[in-house]
Amino acid sequence: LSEIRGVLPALVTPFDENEDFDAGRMRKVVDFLVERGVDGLYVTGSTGEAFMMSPDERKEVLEVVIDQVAGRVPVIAHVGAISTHHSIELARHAERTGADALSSVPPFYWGFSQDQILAYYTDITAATGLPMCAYNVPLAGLFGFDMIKRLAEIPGVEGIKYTASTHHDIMRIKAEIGPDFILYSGADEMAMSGLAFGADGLIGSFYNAIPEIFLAIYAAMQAGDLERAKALQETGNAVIFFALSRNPMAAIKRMMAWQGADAGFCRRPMTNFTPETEAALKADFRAFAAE
Ligand code: NAY
Repeated sequence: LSEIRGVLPALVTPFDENEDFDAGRMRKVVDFLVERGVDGLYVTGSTGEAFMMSPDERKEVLEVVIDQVAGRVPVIAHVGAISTHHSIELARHAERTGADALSSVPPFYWGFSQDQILAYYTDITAATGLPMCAYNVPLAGLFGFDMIKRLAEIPGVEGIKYTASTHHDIMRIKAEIGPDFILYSGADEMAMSGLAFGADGLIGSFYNAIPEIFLAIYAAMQAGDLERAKALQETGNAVIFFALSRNPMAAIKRMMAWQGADAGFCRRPMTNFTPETEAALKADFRAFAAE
């Protein structure tokens, strides 16, 4: 994972009006993001609506993305599922397809024990030669520092995508597990603090819609320009909080469409904007941006 740094969108998956995967839109979205300078793509994560797709659909999305990327940036394939069996199948497919790394949420829903979760990561990581990035996210159950230390001992687990708000643990991870354990900060609204506390990169959903702001934050933090990073984070957060209160997944897809990369629709039970509600969203956004 040490080669994969910078800003990586947790890539959206475009669906068409009938909720079918739209490979044509997917290819345009990939070009749009790569041409805007993102440092990699994180595919079929939660933002990618992975848990609304069958394993075969997830494979198809990854194949289309890797084909379209054509080696221009690294691709991390999220292969998390609640059965080890499915995750291994997805992981092996990702390796065959040419992904650069794997990532996974822990198995959720059943309230698995820590030992069961550690076995899950051991088994899926051992199934391929790719590095694994564990994914710490409230939606799937947070790990806690001691669990992260145990995860880091699994051969092949090379880093973590850290979407908890306890950023002081980012410092501890870097100090106690070691600087080579790669950490991606996952809360877009705290990108600057994640980087300040030692994160090596950023993975998040808003980097689909407003990547430039976060690429500039990353550059400012590399240069030690805290004033600039803070001003950019304030701008980014205004957009994030605008969308968070207005159906964020669908709003991100519409914001991309306004910029020339139509990311299509979300799968139910997520809801979509109609032409009327999209016009209202756009008008609101214009008014907000003019402020
Ligand atoms: C993924 O796997 O799709 C992600 O990386 C999701 C990251 C997002 N976290 C959650 C809980 O959805 O980008 C963040 C999030 O949308 C953002 O910080 C706004 O809260």
